[in-house]
Amino acid sequence: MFCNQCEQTAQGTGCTKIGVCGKTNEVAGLQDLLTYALQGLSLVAVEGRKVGIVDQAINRFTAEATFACLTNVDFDPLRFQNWINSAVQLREELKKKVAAAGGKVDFAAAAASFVPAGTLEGLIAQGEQLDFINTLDPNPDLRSLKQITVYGLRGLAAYADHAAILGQEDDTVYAFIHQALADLTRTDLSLETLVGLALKCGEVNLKAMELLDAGNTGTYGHPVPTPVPLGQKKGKAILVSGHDLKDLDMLLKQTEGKGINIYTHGEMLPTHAYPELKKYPHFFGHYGTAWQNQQKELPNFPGAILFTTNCIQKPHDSYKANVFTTGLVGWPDVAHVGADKDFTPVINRALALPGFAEDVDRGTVLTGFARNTVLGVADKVIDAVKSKAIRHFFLVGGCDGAKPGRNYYTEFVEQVPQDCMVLTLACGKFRFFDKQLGDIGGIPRLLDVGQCNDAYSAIQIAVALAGAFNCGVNDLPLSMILSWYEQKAVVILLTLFSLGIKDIRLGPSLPAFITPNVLNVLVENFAVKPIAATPAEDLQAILG
Ligand code: FS2
Ligand code: SF4
Repeated sequence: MFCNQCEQTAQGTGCTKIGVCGKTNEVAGLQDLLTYALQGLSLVAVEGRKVGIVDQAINRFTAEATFACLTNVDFDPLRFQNWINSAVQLREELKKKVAAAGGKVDFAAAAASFVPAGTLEGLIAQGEQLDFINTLDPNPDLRSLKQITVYGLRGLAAYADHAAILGQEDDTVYAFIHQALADLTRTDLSLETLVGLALKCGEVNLKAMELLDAGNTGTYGHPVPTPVPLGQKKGKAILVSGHDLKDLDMLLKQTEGKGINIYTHGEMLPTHAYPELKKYPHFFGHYGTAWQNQQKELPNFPGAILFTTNCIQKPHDSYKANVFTTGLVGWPDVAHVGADKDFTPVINRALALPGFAEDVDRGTVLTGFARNTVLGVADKVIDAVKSKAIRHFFLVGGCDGAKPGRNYYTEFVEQVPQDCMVLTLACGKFRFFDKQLGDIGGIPRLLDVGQCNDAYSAIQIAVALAGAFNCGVNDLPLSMILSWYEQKAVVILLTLFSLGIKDIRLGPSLPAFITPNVLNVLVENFAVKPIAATPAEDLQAILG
């Protein structure tokens, strides 16, 4: 296997025996093979669009299967076997339709005629032989740029899928995913063209995130500032992890009146702020911190645990029987709730487990400062900046992870001067989410914008402030201090680049898949820089 798509990749270069995330050699090969099969399907889909054939089922399939290859989503080989076979079957069916419409169905790229082995073992062998990442391009810099786009597409597909689940779709997003996957089979593209493709991925992702924002806020209302209990309530309990509001909503409906309290985990914390979710009286509080602590925290949860989307880690035997997955997330031998979303097995497990024996108060954290709330007090914020009550804004957000270097983000927020605000989003916030930072003129100094899925909201806040001050986002008293881990972060970074946003500080380490030459291109164009050794150095450089 060779995988270097996430920040915790082995030795900072690549996982070659087993993933640090727990991904096996077999699943790595199957994910490579699936991506290859999707390239074949995409080549035909691109030709189909030229003759007016747009297949909605293929659009959804492509987004889901691409998302399934994102870090910490699906570890189940059998599900990848299905994805691969379905991709080839859809490709062949589409070829017939495209040919009948007079379109092109003969391709030079071998991916368009790939024949999958008939057994799981055969597919694994094909995946290993393919060595997908290392053979994307013979030129290391072009290969690096192609990797950026492959990984960016996984993040983009995740957002497109989340949005589609809530009924928000746009064919420009699917058309780009197909075009990009098809383009990546070519070896005649220049460095400039591949830089353009990566930036286009970021640009299209803004659309996907806008669709997701419309899906979330259109269905569940705009988040409102909401204190979320960190303690426990006596009684049966279910913990919901991941990012999917609709799964949570359906579970809340199915548990009404059953005497079960629902808790959020990880990236689900901001869901407490949505009016159409917070209305449920049994939607109680938040348990635990970021994804990488789940093996320590989940054994102590006395109820059932539902994983929607990433990030799942190998469930230890002490709590495996309590774990359920749904949607694209999967782990071998862990019970999966299918498309019918009948959560009865989850509910029955929760009822069979002891639940919490007593009420415990551990205080609250505030969430719900998405774009509608923040822009609702825009006048106050603008006045505070003009009167110098607010000197600077820091967006400290992104993914969390296990590396010790990530303490930088906790220390950074602790050291931010009292006259500066901190906006945060995504699971990186758990490094400091319960800190009491006070307020400036009644506006809390620490504002939780939401999940990584709500990056659109943070961008809209920045754009609106720039509009109010009649300047560009780069001219605002705003600095972005980002942490990355997986491919949603990769595509968000590409979106920020596509918007021309400069001077982003990125950590805790730079991606292994970026060569020095490609890094130079990014530094020259966007002045992106690694976080300094200490927060004090970066604060000094930013604030002077
Ligand atoms: Fe955090 Fe994990 Fe949100 Fe990422 S829960 S690192 O994949 O999606 O951010
Ligand atoms: Fe390694 Fe990350 Fe790939 Fe997992 S996703 S195999 S940890 S690089």
